[in-house]
Amino acid sequence: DVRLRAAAVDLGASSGRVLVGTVGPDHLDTEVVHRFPNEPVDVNGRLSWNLPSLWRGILAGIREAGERGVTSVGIDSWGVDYGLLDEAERLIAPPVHYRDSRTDGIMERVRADVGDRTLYGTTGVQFMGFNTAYQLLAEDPATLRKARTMLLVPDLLCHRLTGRIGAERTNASTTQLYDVRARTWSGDLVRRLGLPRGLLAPLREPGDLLGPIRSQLLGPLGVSRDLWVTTVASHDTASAVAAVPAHDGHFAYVSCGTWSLVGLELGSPVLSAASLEANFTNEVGVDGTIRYLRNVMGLWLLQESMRTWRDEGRPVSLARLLADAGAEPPLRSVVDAESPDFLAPGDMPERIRAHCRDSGQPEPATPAQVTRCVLDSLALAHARNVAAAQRLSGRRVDVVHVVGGGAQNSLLCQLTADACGLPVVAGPVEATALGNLLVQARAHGVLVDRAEARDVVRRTQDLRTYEPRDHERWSALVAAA
Ligand code: ADP
Ligand code: LRH
Repeated sequence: DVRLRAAAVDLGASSGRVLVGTVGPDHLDTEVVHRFPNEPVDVNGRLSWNLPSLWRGILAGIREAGERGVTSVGIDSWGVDYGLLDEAERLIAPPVHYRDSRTDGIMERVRADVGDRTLYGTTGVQFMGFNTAYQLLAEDPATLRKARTMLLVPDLLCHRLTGRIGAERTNASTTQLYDVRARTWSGDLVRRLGLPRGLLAPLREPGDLLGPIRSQLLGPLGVSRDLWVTTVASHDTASAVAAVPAHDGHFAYVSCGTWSLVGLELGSPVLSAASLEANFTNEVGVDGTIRYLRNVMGLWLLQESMRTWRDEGRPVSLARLLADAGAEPPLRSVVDAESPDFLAPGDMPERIRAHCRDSGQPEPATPAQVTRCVLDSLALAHARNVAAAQRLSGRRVDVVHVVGGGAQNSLLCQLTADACGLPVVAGPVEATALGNLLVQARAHGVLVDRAEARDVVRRTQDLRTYEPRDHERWSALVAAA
């Protein structure tokens, strides 16, 4: 039984973590060896990535992993954000966080100029104001003139580790500059948006062997031999979907963490007028699959509420909130968990109350009531999108897989099962890091294909099934557009 020992660096919004895993055809064990904060910082008035702090966390994690004998490392993070390199391959400015307001109004202008049919028909990507295309248009023209290469954050970090430049395909597909049918960057869109053509790096596949860690870093890392960086599905959602423990194609997934990414895995994109209208995205997964999904605000609604209560001097633990929310009456009030009003950091309970007020529903007052409203609203958004994805793609599903940190939230998993009227299989919690490891294992010849990778997850990880109850209570709400 051949096995790979590898490290997965996963930069999530709730934390960065480095996992060490051993993967074989019948084996998958993992250990979190380092966890570090991933808090954005203010740089010149812009909400930005704290790259120096992350870099320290990543190096500390790789050092730990090196001591445990890994021979390969892969990096994933969230989509759309990037850094710009100058002629000397130096970073021009810290990457800006997609929750920053610099893109306000830009997408609307581009949609009016270029047209939705062209933008969606080419890229298949949902209209989200923070897509890379709009972020690039928000750059200072002088910065763009200086820039030679745009690298999405995992590619940027891989460049720092190895000196190699490339654009990993799953993450490239989140930029809204990638032609989803031609499977190349869209030169046409880049030209129409007036962006410098040369910015886009050559595409790479998840599973490419990128290169050894630069020798200058080996000393400080305490690693004496070559440690290879392997290109993974560097878009965190693509990695998470690769680790969904499904046994056939008839499944929906909710990659449930800071965001809930709700959808299906398809063989080809859906670019119909109805799909555009519903603003479903067609992002690229491993093996050229399509992740046909919607972004639901996710547990960000709860994280940011908890931050608000903490800042007000009323901290409350997640365990307490979930226990109390379970005792609250169901469906007292629900908000649209896809509304962009919830995107920016700030007072979340107040924004939730405002939405309830404006739609004539009772306003949740206590933290338990706000939490209940968030979980009911998320479950409803999960169910609506599982239904819409099936309708728009013509693919039926008989199970919903919930993966990511939210798989530990048994109330949310049960409510999702109830709202969908389908069984929910919850787990793995670290799906993204597992997907990262599984792609490395395939790259190194340890696993054959996607199905085998999913089998390994199903056979080795703790999974819990929630049967739907009480679906009638939800069905009218789910059916309402
Ligand atoms: P990301 O990768 O975006 O940082 P995660 O997949 O790590 O997100 O999920 C983070 C979320 O998981 C948190 O917002 C929290 O709501 C949820 N979570 C974490 N631990 C627990 C737990 N013990 N019980 C229930 N939910 C949890
Ligand atoms: C989830 C995610 C999602 C993107 C968002 C920016 O972490 O990558 O798929 O839309 O972050």
